[in-house]
Parts: sequence; structure tokens; C-alpha cells
Amino acid sequence: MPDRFDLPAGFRWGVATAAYQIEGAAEEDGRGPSVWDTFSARPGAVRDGHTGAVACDHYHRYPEDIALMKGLGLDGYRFSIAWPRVLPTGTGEVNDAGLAFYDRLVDDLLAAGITPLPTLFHWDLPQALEDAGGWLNRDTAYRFAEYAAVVADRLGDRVPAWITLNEPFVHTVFGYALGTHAPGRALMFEALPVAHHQLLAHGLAASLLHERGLEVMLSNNLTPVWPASDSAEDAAAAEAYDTLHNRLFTDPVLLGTYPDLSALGVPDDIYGAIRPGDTELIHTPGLDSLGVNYYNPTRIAAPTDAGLPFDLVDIPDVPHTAFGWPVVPDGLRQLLTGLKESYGAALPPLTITENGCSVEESTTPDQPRIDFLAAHLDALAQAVAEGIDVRGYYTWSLIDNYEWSEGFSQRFGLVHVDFETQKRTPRASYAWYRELIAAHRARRGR
Ligand code: IFM
Repeated sequence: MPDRFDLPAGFRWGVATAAYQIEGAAEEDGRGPSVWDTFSARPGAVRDGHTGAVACDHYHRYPEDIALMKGLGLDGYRFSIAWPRVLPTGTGEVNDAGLAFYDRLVDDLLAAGITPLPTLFHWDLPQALEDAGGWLNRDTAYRFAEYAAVVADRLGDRVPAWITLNEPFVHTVFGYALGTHAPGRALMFEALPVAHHQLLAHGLAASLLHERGLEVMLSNNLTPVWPASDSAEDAAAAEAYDTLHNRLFTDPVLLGTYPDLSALGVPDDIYGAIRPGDTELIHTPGLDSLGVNYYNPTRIAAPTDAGLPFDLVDIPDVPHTAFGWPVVPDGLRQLLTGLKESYGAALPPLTITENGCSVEESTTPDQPRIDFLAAHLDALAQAVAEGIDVRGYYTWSLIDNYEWSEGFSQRFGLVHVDFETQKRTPRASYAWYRELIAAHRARRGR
């Protein structure tokens, strides 16, 4: 394959997954329940009543999954650590059997020449902490920092870089504002203390990780926001949405300030959640790389009723994925160059920690996924050519997995999984990605 994606030497190629979406073994080796075990058991909460109790059975089949990664020739593997495996009630006594799983995983990855990139929180909060208020409770941030220290002390001798949180926007909005994800709270804007407490958790953990000489990342779901028209009303609505989706989760970390939340009708202190000194705790540790999870732009119109300060509208005249998400590869270039414009010297190097698409199961030979990845890598290479410092690309996902409230209906994998038999079958996109990585190395070295 010609190496048409002109990315620099040392650029890191990877795949990404998350614990609840692949591990299964929900009741094994002392794992405690998480909010996703509770939520997915609630009738009607998840499509077809699917749960992650077995998922891809990665807990038992991880050697096979690492062999698949080795076959791709990856530099890195982004996975998440299940907090309730390590601390079954979120705090207190450490469950050594749970930590031992990640020990084995890390050792086997390193033996395969793959650098582990763990995420500490990818939405599976221990249920006991949710019972105490979850992320609405400031105390959860301090429990997270304790958990981060436990895991870093065990794995930090072999794991150089850590992602604190995955997509705090999605967890806040889907989990606590709309209730379509665990823990299923529907508080609308009153959910926003959850955003602040996650960012505080990030800051506290980032300091502890840095004290241990480890690199720190945060993976934000970011989207270019497009006003639906040239009207002042649509522009104002788009700005309000940009504040909620992007700036609320990025400004405090990179700039040490919160954006003006008045267009959302949210008080500056986020209903009393922000206390003196908090923004310093979030900002001061700094980031070694900002993780960018990109799927699509968001098109925004002025609200048609008084409920929200914006309306989300579809992007016409572009293809859509099996999930119904618009496919706009150039949105990735716009997003990355826009970050540089917004944050300037405060912007650390970037890493694409997620990008990919779901494709209908029956589609062969998986051409839509190849086209999606190729077009997004073109856009990424264009952003790099325009001066943006991007260090790596982790596609979502290695294997088909549990897509949260969509159950197993959305297939994002380079590798097909038969959820009856757990048989893994590499798709055409797997071979395509392998050849792409090999071509890059042949040209640029490792
Ligand atoms: O599966 C999710 C992942 O957990 C977080 N980012 C988006 C992916 C696709 O929806």
C-alpha cells in the first residue's frame, strides 16, 4: 500500500477499547458492581436488554486479542481499567485479583512490543460510589485520586502514559443530564456539577501521576460546531453548544478558567460546585497530550422551544454511518486546526485517542470502514501539514463490542465478533490497517 498519509516518524499507531465494553467476567475475581451493571439490568434501558456481563469475554480471551494486535503491528493499545475490579466498592481495600488481571495484560502487551495506554475511568463507576451520590458528590473526585494512585503504584513501572478520564462530556450529558447512559439520571443542566467533579478528579490524579514521573492525558470527545445558517440566532445557539460540548471540558484544563456559562443558564460557580482553588488544581498539573475523540461535527440551530438554548440538526448531503452519524472527515482537520486557533501556546501535543465508525454487520468487504478511516487519516495528515502537532492515532475499535445503550447492535471493530461463540474474524479493514502501519514504518521508521 502506498503511504499516502504523510505522518511524521515516531507517529504512534494504535487501537482503543474500554473495560465494560469488552471484558465481561462481571462477577469474577472479586469485581464489584458498577453503574453499568445496574443500569443495563433496568428494563428498557439498553436495546434488546443487552448487558456487558459477558461482552467479548476479553477477561479470559485477552491473549487472543493481544495476538490480533500484534498481527496489526501496533505501537500502542488504549484500554480502560475497571475501577470496580481494583476497588470493588470504589474505595478501601484493594482487590489484588482484579489488579493482577491488568498486570498480566500489561506484561503480555509489552512482550508483544505494544505500549499499554490505560484510561482510568471509562464510565464504569463502582455502584457503591454512585449510591453515595456518584459524580454529583465532590468526594468521588478524591476517591478517584486514591484509585489512580493504587493503579499507578502497581503498573507505573511499565506504563509510561495514562489517560485519566474518557469523554467527561458524554458521561455528564448522557449519564446525568439525559439519563440515556448509566447511572440514568435526567437532571438536565443541574447535572453540570458532574462535569466539575470529573475535572477535579482529573486534576488531582494528574498531580499524583506526575509526582510518579508518569505522563498524563485526558480524552475529550470534541466536535466542530457548525451553525445551521448565517443568522445571529443560529450563531448564538452554536456558541452555547460549543461551550457545553467542547470548552467546558477543555478550557479549565488548558487555560485554568471556565467559559462563560450564562448562555446555558448555569451559574458561574456551577451551582456551588466550584470552590476556591479548584481551577488551579485542574489546570496546574498540565497535560502531556490532549486526547481527541472525533466522530463527527455537530450542526446547531436556534431553539424551537424554551427547553434548551440550541437544537441539534442533521447534516444533510453527507453519508451516514450505521449508527446514523454524519461522515465528515474534514471535520477532523477543522477541529484540530480550531484547537490551535483557540488555545495557541497552551495547546499540548494532540493524540487521536478514538476515531472510527459502525458498519452494518452484513457489509462485506467492510469497504465503508476502510473509506471512513482513509478519509479521516487524509484529514489528519492535512492538519499535520498545516502545523498541528499530532503524535498518534488510536482507532475505535479493535473488536466489535458493547456499544452502551445500543447493546451489541453497533459494530465498530476491525475484527468481527460472533457474540454467541466469541469467534473473532478479522475484517478487510484489519488487513488494510496492518498494511497502512507497515507502509508508514517502511517509509519513516518506527
Ligand atoms: O463506544 C464509544 C466509546 O466508549 C466512547 N467513544 C465513542 C465510542 C463509539 O460510540
